[in-house]
Amino acid sequence: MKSASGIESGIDLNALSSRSRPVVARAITLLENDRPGAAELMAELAPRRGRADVVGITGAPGAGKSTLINALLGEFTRRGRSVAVVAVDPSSPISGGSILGDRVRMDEHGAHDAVFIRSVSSRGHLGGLSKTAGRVIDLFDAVGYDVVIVETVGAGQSEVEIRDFADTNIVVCPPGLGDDVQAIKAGIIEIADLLVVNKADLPQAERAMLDLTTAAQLRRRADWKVRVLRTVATSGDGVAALVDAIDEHIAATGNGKRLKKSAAVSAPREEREGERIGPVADADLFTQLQRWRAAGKGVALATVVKTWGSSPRPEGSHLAVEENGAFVGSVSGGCIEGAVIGEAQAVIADGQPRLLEFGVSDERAWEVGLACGGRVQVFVERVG
Ligand SMILES: Nc1nc2c(ncn2[C@@H]2O[C@H](COP(=O)(O)OP(=O)(O)OP(=O)(O)O)[C@@H](O)[C@H]2O)c(=O)[nH]1
Ligand SMILES: [Mg+2]
Repeated sequence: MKSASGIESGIDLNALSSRSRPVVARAITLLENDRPGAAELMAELAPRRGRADVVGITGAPGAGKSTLINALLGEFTRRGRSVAVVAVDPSSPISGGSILGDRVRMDEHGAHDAVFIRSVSSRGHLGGLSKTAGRVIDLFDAVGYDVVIVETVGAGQSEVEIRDFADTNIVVCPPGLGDDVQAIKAGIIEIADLLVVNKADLPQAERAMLDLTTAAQLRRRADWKVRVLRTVATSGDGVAALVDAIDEHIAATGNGKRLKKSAAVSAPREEREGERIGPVADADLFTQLQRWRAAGKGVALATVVKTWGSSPRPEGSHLAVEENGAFVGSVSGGCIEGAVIGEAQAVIADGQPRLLEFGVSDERAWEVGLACGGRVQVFVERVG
């Protein structure tokens, strides 16, 4: 391809658009290594993005993510949809299983395959792992894959950024995590649109379902009620229901979210850490939260779980608080933040979650500042 700028990427755009496997593979290598022509290729593809449903799959090592992705590939292609997979640093391979073996083909001429799988490792990327993963997702979207699945493991900064590219985030939880569930619950529920108890054939699956369902109920969001599903990835049980749930989530909340986000992020905004009362994008709040954690700081998360009357912030609003009192987000627009931050610091110190209630109409509640009406319940818990 020769772009308007005259830089040769060597990629035949027509072959790429018809999803010729070797051409797609070569284009990804070009993007991964940031070779001359990479930026021009992205610019050519940019206007064609925004059609794919991007699904993020994360979870502890060995939870069954790769096996589940194999099963999802089968279910999506049975429904006539093409799927590309970006596996970020996987320790277990996604094979495409019988799908690739059968060479299932999408269109009547067999010009392209329904499935394309690509691993992206953290080594050797000039632009950083999340930049590379983002470009590969964009490429798959632009060349017309209906669904792009991204498997990530771990909770490093790049993984957090990569999860942010997804329209629907799935967290895979195997049963039998025991007490660990308490520790990870707060973190995973924040990022999960769908929680999947995989290995539901194992004992303790019921218990995991119950634990996660309870945790999910504590966290109502304005736009979506987090669902808990069970799967046996090895047999395919529950996988059709999972695809239905993914479709419902995307129908309810939209796709192409990463493209809208990057437009918002490029706008100038205040960079000072903490002291930002006001609604911030959840993604920004959790990025800050991860930064504090990476710096070894104790962190608590406050969430509005119930509101009455003219309470200023909707259910699901968050305030993240760091041990020294720095904070980001908002649970009331300034009326009760001071009190919540104090309680959050106590929660960081003793690890005991608290359900706080503030409001003018409740005897037990503290008086809310005059500027704020209504009544609000805020759940505060330590993260990590
Ligand atoms: N019993 C049972 N085993 C499963 C199920 N799903 C996956 N496994 C097994 O669990 C093991 C780990 O599965 P993977 O799919 O590699 O897990 P992963 O989460 O991708 O692992 P990493 O990529 O290493 O993080 C494999 O031996 C799978 O066969 C399931 O539903 N039931
Ligand atoms: Mg894996």
